[in-house]
Amino acid sequence: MVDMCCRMLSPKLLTLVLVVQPGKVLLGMKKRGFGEGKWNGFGGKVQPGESIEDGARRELQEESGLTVDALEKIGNIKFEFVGETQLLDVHIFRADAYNGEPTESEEMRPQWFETDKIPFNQMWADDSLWFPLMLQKKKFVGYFKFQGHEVILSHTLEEVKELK
Ligand code: 8OG
Repeated sequence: MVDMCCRMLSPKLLTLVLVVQPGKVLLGMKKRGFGEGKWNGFGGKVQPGESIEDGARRELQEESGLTVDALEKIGNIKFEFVGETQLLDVHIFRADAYNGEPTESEEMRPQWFETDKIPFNQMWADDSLWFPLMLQKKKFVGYFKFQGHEVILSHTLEEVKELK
């Protein structure tokens, strides 16, 4: 089904990094652009000539001031928005250790949230479905079809042993 839906849409590679500490997760309030007003992990577009993981490290550093030694690939979700030809191909990573102090950037205002107080009502609608997997270190792949930025029309989400 994913192949059927997505073959005709041009994919755009994006990254997303969740920094996790025992009992808490670092999110940033997106101050501008796509997803403005939502809490999210840190990430953005992969640049030409850059690996996906390097892109994830760069965006994390630019948006939160943090660097990481190890990033674990944890998920891959593809997003289709009705009426738009571009498919977002988001590669999700988890980091359990970091260097530096979370620092506000032009794009993001970082804040730690206890894992039982994640502000899902101010996040992308899909996040409440896959955050529990991410927090349990379970790997997953998914596809979400959105109408606008708030309504999920259909989705798939499954745990996998390995991510490609
Ligand atoms: O460069 P820009 O800030 O536009 O990149 C968009 C960021 O938003 C990127 O990190 C990927 C992330 N993102 C989506 N869709 C969703 C979503 O549904 N949930 C979450 N948590 N992040 C998303 O593009």
